[in-house]
Amino acid sequence: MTNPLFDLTGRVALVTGSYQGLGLAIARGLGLAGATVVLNGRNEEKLRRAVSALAGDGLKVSGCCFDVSKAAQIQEKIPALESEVGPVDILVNNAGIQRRSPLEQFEASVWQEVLDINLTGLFLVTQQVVHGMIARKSGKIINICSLMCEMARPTVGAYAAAKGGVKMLTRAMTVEWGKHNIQVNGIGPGYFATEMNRPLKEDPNFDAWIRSRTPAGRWGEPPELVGAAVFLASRASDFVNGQIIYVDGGILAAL
Ligand code: GCO
Repeated sequence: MTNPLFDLTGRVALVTGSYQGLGLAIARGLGLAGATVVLNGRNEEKLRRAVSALAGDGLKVSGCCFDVSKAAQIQEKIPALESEVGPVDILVNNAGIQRRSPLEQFEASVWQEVLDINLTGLFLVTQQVVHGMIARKSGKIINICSLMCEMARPTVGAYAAAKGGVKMLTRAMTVEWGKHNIQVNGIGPGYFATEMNRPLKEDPNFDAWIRSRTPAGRWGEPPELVGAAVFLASRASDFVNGQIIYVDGGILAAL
């Protein structure tokens, strides 16, 4: 007997950047909780493969190919999606890129790309979706944050600046849309074994450092974000606003 509080049956969940990694794991988890999931990415072929994988698992799934940093694509694709699948009840803003370089050498164009995708793209997609949520007086927005909302490390200055912005944008959205029964929250992953972090995990020194800095003594696995995602996507979190749930093995608790 599962508690109906966590049942997402009948809800449509759009997860940006979800043909692999954390986004795909979260989408799969929301689908297993009953949601109709819509995967997103910039690469048609990778998106198609991810959609067929989830469909093969018996989930209700479709794909919506757009670049979160391109307003014209968002304005074209999301209305078409909503007329085809139904209004987006749950938006998970997961799309993000990582570029690593010392700040003094950071190319302005690369800085702009990181901010365009990780912060402005999140804003653009959310602004497109929120009008319907306001009209329906109901919505769940989950922004994928990061340890970089709270701390920095060398070479990821653009990513940290963007994710710091995501933290405060989460609060800004909260204070404007809470009155419309829209709950806006974040999930802050610690160090997870993803493609983005492959170079880090394969570096023996970095791997040892993360394992020593993390009280759990290990890297996270993408499916370990599903519990927080289902909670924040469900009725169980109807009075949770403006919070970031850190799924980090305890690293933020440790000096
Ligand atoms: C890095 C990593 C981190 C993680 C994550 C931690 O280069 O340090 O990519 O940014 O991906 O954001 O919360």
